[in-house]
Amino acid sequence: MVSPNSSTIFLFLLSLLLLINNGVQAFHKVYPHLQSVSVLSIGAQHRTGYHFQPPKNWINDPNGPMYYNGIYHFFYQYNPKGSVWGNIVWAHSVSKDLINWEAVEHAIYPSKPFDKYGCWSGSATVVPGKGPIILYTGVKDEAQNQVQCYAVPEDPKDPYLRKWVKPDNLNPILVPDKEVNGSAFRDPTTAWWSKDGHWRILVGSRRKERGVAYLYRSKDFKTWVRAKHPLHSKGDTGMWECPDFYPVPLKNNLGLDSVVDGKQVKFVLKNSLDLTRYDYYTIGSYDKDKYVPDNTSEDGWGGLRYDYGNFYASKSFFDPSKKRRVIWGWANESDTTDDDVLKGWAGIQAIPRTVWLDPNGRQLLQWPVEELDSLRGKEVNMKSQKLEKGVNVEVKGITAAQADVEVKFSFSSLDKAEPYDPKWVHAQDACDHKGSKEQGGVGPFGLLTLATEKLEEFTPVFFRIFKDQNKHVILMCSDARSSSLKSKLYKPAFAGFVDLDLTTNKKISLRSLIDHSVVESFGEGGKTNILSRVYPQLAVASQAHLFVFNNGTEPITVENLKAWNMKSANIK
Ligand SMILES: *[C@@H]1O[C@H](CO)[C@@H](O)[C@H](O)[C@H]1NC(C)=O
Ligand SMILES: *[C@@H]1O[C@H](CO)[C@@H](O)[C@H](O)[C@H]1NC(C)=O
Ligand SMILES: *[C@@H]1O[C@H](CO)[C@@H](O)[C@H](O)[C@H]1NC(C)=O
Ligand SMILES: *[C@H]1O[C@@H](CO)[C@H](O)[C@@H](O)[C@@H]1NC(C)=O
Repeated sequence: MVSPNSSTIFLFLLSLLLLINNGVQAFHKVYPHLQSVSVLSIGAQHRTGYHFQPPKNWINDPNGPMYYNGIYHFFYQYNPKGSVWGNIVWAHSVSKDLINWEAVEHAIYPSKPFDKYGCWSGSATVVPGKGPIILYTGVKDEAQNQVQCYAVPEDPKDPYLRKWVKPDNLNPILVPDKEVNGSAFRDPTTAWWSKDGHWRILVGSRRKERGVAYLYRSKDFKTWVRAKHPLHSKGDTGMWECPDFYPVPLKNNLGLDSVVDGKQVKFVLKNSLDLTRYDYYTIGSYDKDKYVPDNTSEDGWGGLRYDYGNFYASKSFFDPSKKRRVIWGWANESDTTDDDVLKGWAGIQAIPRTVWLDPNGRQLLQWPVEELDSLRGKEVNMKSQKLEKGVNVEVKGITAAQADVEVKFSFSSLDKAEPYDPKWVHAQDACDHKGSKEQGGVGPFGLLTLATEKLEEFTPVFFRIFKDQNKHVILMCSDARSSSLKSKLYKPAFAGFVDLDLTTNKKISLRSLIDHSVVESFGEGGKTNILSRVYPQLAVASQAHLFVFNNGTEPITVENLKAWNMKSANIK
């Protein structure tokens, strides 16, 4: 509760801020006097209930996720001093279930000549018989020259691994040689062990405009030698940040630990492209220190993405306790830096997702970790609900601002599908032209999330089906354009295509995790995923509603819908 006193102080500080900030670009500026005020007031209705988010300040990349001795560890890039990027340390939280978290002290922060100007992203490797080792990027001067460093737990028996040390004898463990661009050399991967007795890691880089994943080998985890050829590179993709490389089995949805040889696996190479700020991956094969993407996996700009919304710098880890591979990804804000300063916080993590190979072999599938279901409370259902064109039906009886919804739609014919305009190169171009407000043939149909009763504000997540020569194109959109009456927000109509054959089975499913300022959606069992950050002004708390809708001529049936109130996670 805000007492009259504190709100007066708040208004005073707010006007002060508006004065200070008048027309000034606030990026990289810190306003320490405002941090504590804003945590209590502005932005409170947009804080998330079950997505990972510290009480205040700026966060970005997930770092070094691992499972060790019964505990999940999660580190992340964090500014202890404010809600804009800067002063980056590795903050550290621990958990037994990937959903409820307890913060412990910062694990890694600038303290040595080799990381004086920054402790940037990296990964953890659990070395059998030895315990965890963190590799991270140290920034050693103002010119941002980067080296790779390592840290180990001071007391491997401490279940929370609270303290980390950086042994002086070998750090930095890896410095760029003459052929490597030292100011574009970062984000070491988890190491994998091969039968030839070597550990291997990747480090992201660029050579002019070519994105590069350098490969390094070591026998003892101490001396690392760069392989003659990068594992992979691709022209005109710019800096490759946060590379990730791992095997996925062909025949089941289990995760695999390190890179294994053999024919029963495929490999995934993911890079975060600094130029577009999205995470792209290919499926391919790996042999003799070379990675070759499959011919079904486009390499580069047009390629597959983990998520077609706000989702970047992701990192996966193998969870031996459930034999699964889990990915974390950072979702930044879509409001302005000034808003972030007022709120006192910026950045959240997407819900950790289990990842495995689609049985079609052409892409991955992702799904929220099963532990999330433990937060599900009251459930409501809808069955066999017919939706004619222009109909919205409210899903009543849940807390629509903090919910989990799973829905299966069906329809009887594809005849009314609209033609696909070849001018729409990217899915987002199609969604820009064909939003929920443009009535169609088969679709748009889906959910209206974080909506006001009369739809002054709403974030539609929907499908729309097009005809393109002799095939159908399935578009999935998460459209923020009507999400908020507030202006000066980034409100993209995020979109991706869904690789699905609807000719025999005319059904498609959707799951959306709605959490105040996040709508995180999984199309058709996690084939196409989109996370949107939105900031409704009216559709907040109990004023938020949820609808199913259809705005196409082809009638749509909601075969089955389940929606749950979501409890808040315990994130201390
Ligand atoms: C090296 O990396 C820096 C930072 O990304 C970039 O500005 C510079 O152009 C790169 N140099 C070359 C030769 O690629
Ligand atoms: C793609 O590769 C597979 C083998 O991996 C091959 O059978 C197929 O012909 C190739 N397709 C094209 C279009 O090159
Ligand atoms: C459905 O289409 C009508 C007509 O274009 C539009 O007014 C309405 O806003 C659309 N519904 C949604 C949910 O976008
Ligand atoms: C998130 O914020 C939006 C709006 O400011 C930018 O356009 C994106 O580039 C940014 N994403 C990342 C990963 O930084």
